[in-house]
Amino acid sequence: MIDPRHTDWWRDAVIYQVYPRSFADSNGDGIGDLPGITSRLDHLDRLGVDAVWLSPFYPSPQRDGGYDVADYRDVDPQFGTLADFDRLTDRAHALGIRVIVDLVPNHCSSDHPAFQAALAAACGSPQRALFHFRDGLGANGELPPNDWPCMFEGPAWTRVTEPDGTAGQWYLHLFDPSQPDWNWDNQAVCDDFECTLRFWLDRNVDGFRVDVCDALVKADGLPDWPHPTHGVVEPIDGRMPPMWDQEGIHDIFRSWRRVLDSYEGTRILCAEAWLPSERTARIVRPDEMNQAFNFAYLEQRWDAVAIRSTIISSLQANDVVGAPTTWVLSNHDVMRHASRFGYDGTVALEAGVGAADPQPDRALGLQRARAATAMMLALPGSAYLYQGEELGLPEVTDLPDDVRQDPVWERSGHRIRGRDGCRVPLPWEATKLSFGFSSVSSSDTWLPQPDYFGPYSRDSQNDDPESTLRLYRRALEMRRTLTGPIRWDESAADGTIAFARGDVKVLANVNGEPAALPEGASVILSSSPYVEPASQVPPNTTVWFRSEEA
Ligand code: TEU
Ligand code: CA
Repeated sequence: MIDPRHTDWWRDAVIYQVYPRSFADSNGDGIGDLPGITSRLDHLDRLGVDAVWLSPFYPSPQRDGGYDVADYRDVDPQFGTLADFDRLTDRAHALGIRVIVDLVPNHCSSDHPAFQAALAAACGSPQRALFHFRDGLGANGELPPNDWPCMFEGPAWTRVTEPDGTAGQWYLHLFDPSQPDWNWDNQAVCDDFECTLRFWLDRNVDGFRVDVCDALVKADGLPDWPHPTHGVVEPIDGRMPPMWDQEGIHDIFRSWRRVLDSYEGTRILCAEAWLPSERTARIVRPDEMNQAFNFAYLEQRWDAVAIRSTIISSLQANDVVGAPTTWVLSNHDVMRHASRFGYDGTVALEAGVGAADPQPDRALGLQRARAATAMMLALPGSAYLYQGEELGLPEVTDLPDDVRQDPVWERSGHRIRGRDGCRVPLPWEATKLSFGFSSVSSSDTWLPQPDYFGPYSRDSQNDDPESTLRLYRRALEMRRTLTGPIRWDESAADGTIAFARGDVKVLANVNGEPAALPEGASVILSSSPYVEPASQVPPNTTVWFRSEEA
């Protein structure tokens, strides 16, 4: 059972992201669902995670994988019912696993009743004031109100047809046109989200991962911004872009924190924001969110200098505000790290790869991914894992183009393939149809699984002591024995990263020459098959060891 007195659980937690559509399917429709997740919780228990974070399972037309929410306080029938959610939470809690759900406060689905009411209402009405409706520019209002682009290509504004059939106002959407942005200057929006928080807190969730939380407040007057708005954006002349990281967001987070703190146990808020570390750190000040994704870390290429300096700057930025640092290598928006590291140099995180594009070196990528994870899990703070990475699953870089669902694929005129390759349903049992993803015999999954998924399946890895799954289990178990801050070994050879925590030493040979271990070292974890007493750690390998020397 989870222990409500364990108030600091999140400071060093391992939090496992479940993407519900692709985790496990209980009824054979090829789409993952909540009962499917519940039926597979034993896997997460054995893996040894502290919490699961569920990507959205709310009613949604799924134009952006559920990040287009039509009702914040229910379960989409394709994923199950509220009773299924309660069963999932109860079972997880009985196993000692906390449950975090996704809060999507920047935008809803255009199917949301409030947006439908806004479309039907007049200009200037209270219904429209829940969103950002504006008249267009140009003689007939035919131009968007400002120059902001949306994150999925094209302008961030769409013109509506008024109820009388005339071309009318425009509404703001930083993402897909099917995702209108809420107007957080409107108290009614704040009140409604407080209701949503309480709804899930009353159902015993342990926290929220907060989607694009840095975009809630827009600069007054929605001014033009003729500078970049994508990726990690830096201030220009001391000003952040008018759609990101405006000062007003912090009061919203403080009000949420007060709500969470009024509940039993420690419930947490985790910020999703692609900002420079020192800006992200302001979101995790003591009275705001508890932690934030460390995207600076996720963005690093396989290079010892880059990784080490990001670890140092991440720890420094968070120490300033007393928050634990988090670590993450994969999620549902980026190319899986087992494939990213199979390319040399940097790769576009979200652009996707097509079957005719250069393919990653799968074996090399996996070897590096295992080394990267083994090092990440030794770092102080909490770590986020994305479903399937514990199987060493590669990105599906050869998906047929005609099955793609990421809205960016259509919006970009088939130029940007997007994020489907990391969202392919998981393989559980090598010999079953759909590799056991659907418990009812069926081979049709919402995105097709490639033939080569078989050997990655959970059951194929269970009994193989060298498997990625066994490495993850062992690292999660050993991680619990690590204590105290990082002590860097400043004498580490070029291309390696070396540090200690307590009496455990970690040597990650990223891209160096084979690196020597001290005499008498006893290796307690190795990211690649490693025979003792070996004295050399090859590149693309991380080992944890104890040694006599200080
Ligand atoms: O992602 C938002 C997000 O921050 C990134 O897409 C970001 O805009 C981009 O990396 C900057 O370069 C969240 C969800 O995780 C994603 O799945 C949704 O599509 C998106 O919000 C919209 O809700
Ligand atoms: Ca299903």
